[in-house]
Amino acid sequence: MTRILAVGRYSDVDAAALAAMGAQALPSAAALAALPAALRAEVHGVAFMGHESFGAAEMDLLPALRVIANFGVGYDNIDVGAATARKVLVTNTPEVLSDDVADLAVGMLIAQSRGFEAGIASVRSGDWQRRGPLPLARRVTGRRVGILGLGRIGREIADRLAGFRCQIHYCARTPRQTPGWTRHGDPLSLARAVDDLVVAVVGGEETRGLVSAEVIAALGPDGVLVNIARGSVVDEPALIAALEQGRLRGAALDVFWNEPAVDPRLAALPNLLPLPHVGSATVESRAAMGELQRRNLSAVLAGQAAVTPINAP
Ligand code: 8YV
Repeated sequence: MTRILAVGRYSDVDAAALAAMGAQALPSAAALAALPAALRAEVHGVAFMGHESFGAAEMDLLPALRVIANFGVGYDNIDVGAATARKVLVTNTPEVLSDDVADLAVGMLIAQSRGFEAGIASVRSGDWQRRGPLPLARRVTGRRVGILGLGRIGREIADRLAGFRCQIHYCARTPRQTPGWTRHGDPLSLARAVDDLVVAVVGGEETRGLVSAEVIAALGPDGVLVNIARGSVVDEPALIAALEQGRLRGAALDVFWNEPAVDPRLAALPNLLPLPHVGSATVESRAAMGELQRRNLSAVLAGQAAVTPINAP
């Protein structure tokens, strides 16, 4: 028997679509060990959703596993090396969410720069009438913006900001055919050249802490940091210190070190605009992600090529 496990907290629509494929729901990978060994031995496919770790230990609980189909473009939580070593194919859901994540990044930069949160609070509380206007905000049009990671999502962000006549600087391993945009070899030289920085690089060990205390200092008291990628890319204690001491004007974060348990010191800061990892959380992106996840799963289990594979075991 070929069993599929739908691991994670799916929307009702996706849970129903996975159930229609015969998938058994499991709230988290941590619950794998509690399944009977005879059932685990029949699992060929995992539809994975979430950001908990899925590594060698989890894979070893599923000796017949052939595919892990991730619901998401980022897969830093999945040990792809361990999967390849066990001849397990890993797939993700690229492209289909890039527009929504890029929209969110630009929206967060504008919301942070123009003080949306303080403005909304002032209207709701009556302070607008009682205390009068807020301190002036800063404009976004024409700023020098750095994009850390010019992959699919980074490119969409840069294209949008170019429409705001921003000067685009970026840091990427390979130069891109983007006349007028300036490439930098490392995050520090990028941060030194720009006003604001948007993090759009992949997560995982290779990018851990790239936005260091030094990079944050280079942005300076007029800078805004936006992160829609992974919390691990930013040195969070250094960010908290800079925001607390006014050494960085503001940050807008959709991702955090230990999400969803956000550091209360960070969450309390008035110059932080936080969102609960909603970059891809639109009806449109999530429908496309779910469909692509299921197409990958079905293809591999039917012995066909995956649509968007990550590894080649
Ligand atoms: C999540 C994401 O996958 O695609 C990614 O890499 O981080 C998100 O789209 C989504 O929140 C489901 O966990």
